Amino acid sequence: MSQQKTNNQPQVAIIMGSDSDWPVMQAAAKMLADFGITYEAKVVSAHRTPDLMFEFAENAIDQGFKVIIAGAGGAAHLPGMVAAKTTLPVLGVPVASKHLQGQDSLLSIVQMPKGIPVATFAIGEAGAANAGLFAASILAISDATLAAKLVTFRNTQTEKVLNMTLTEQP
Ligand code: RP5
Repeated sequence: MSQQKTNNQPQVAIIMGSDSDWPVMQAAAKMLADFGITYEAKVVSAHRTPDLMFEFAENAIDQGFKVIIAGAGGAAHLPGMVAAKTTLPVLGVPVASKHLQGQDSLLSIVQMPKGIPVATFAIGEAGAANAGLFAASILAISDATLAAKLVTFRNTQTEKVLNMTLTEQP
């Protein structure tokens, strides 16, 4: 039987297919950091490091991770392949690649066949930030302090919009 590590282990894994995804995926990392959620970010490519991907996914629970955020561009099979090898929640972020503006990534991630779910977010930074927020929501189920932080975040956001004023443009 496997032994779960709990001490000093990051709660969330942020993985991505290339270092070129990092500028986008940093939005997820920033959101987690803002909520005081520990994370580990690393490059794991589905087609260029398939053995590493399987090793990571197979060991993710034993490593103590609670949520996996996986970002990829192109034919973005990374989130689905990782989800196939773990029962942890996998949050997929489509990254806009050179062609098709990330619509290829979005469809690859969202259109999972029945049986292996991947939660799919918006293309790009908004999706990465929302994946971070969604990870916070999952962790907040068993963390009242984090749940309170989420309420504060929502209230602050609401206040900001209520205080918006519009000026005439020249
Ligand atoms: C995917 O291919 C990566 O997730 C990245 O979005 C895309 C391009 O990778 P690089 O050519 O920039 O390494 O695997």
